[in-house]
Amino acid sequence: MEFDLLVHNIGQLILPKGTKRPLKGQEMKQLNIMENAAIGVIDGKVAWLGPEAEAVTFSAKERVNANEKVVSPGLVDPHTHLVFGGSREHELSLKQAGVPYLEILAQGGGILSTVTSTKNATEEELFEKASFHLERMISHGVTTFEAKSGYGLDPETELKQLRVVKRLKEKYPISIVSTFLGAHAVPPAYKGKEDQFLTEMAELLDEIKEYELAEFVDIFCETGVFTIEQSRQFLQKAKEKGFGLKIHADEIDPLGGAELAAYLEAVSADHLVAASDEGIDRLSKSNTVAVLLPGTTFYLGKDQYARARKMIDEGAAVALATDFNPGSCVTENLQLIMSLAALKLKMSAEEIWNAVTVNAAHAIGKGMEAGTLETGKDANFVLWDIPNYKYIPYHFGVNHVQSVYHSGNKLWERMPYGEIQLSSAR
Ligand code: IZC
Ligand code: ZN
Repeated sequence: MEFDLLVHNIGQLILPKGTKRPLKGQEMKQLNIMENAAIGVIDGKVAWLGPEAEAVTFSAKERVNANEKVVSPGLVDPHTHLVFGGSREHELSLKQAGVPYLEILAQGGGILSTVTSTKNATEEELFEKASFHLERMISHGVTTFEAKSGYGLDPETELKQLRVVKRLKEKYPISIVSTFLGAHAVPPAYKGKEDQFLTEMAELLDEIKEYELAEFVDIFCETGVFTIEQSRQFLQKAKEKGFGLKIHADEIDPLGGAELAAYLEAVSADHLVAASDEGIDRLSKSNTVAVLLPGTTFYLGKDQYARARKMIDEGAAVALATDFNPGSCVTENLQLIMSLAALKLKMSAEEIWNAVTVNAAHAIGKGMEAGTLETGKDANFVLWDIPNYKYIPYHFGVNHVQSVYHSGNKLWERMPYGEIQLSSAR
């Protein structure tokens, strides 16, 4: 057997367990680690995984020495608002003055401020800007992710955002999942006419389906945005039209979004900071993935984080995401979220790795393709410049990626040490 690529001398090869459904509860504590390992790639697929001692017997067109460091599957970020115009740094002083997130939104800022910038941007501008953020995500180890619309709130701009995601899928070899979030906020002209707004957004579903502009439909179910009943009706319509469902659930107030997600068999319920005991119980009894976004809780300056321990102890499937967006979590760095999961959600390193790989893949309907390294699957993996898998949550806020591979091709590589231009700095 001759490999196209052989990555050898891997200190720890992280092998989350792939199954037809997400890992739930105690299963999340299991993380298979192969020490002194190697991976052989043929035609972009994993052809062989095994001990270093055997690897030396194979021939390969290209050999990469992992220098006894760590290799994992490419990370999966299952919740991002990647495509948007403008930025909201001016709102930071409002946050410092204690103005709550929903209050900023009620005053026409927040999401609505990004809606204005996104309407004013051309499709080309949005595409360039999203490409920039996407490349930063890749450089932080992500090879599969989800991107939502939701900064248009009118047919033209929502479709513009979704077309940008479709073009990103064509430009980049990585795997991108698209979600229609037309129900992200109530435009000022529709205040008091929320039902009419949702009817108009639902009228886009056929076109979105026909042009394959999104696989999932999502709604912001929250006080001052959309009620549980409105969310149920809207998501039900989307389900009937063949979309997968996601829901921004119980982020700030416990409206019952978790219960609704389980009832509708949504692929994920996201945020869940305020999810009730009943909601956690329902999620535990379902295969709906609880996608937790501790970066958002941190960025909004909240003391109470999602109850990850209770969720896992009761048997729920938990995944982690950045929630990358211009207002409530401005980072593309999923490694930072892994640190917050350890420090704030009290998740173990094993649970965290499962939550950013196999469970994150299930949270976007890619559980059979992404998030694991198995023979026959796409060779999407990351070489990490870390001594062991527990190191990422510990050393926080920086990028530990050495290089990122998708289908056996190197997508990104860090500049080697010693490349700082000392002489020109004088
Ligand atoms: O732009 O503030 N929570 N939607 C719901 C967001 C955060 C994104 C934003
Ligand atoms: Zn979100």
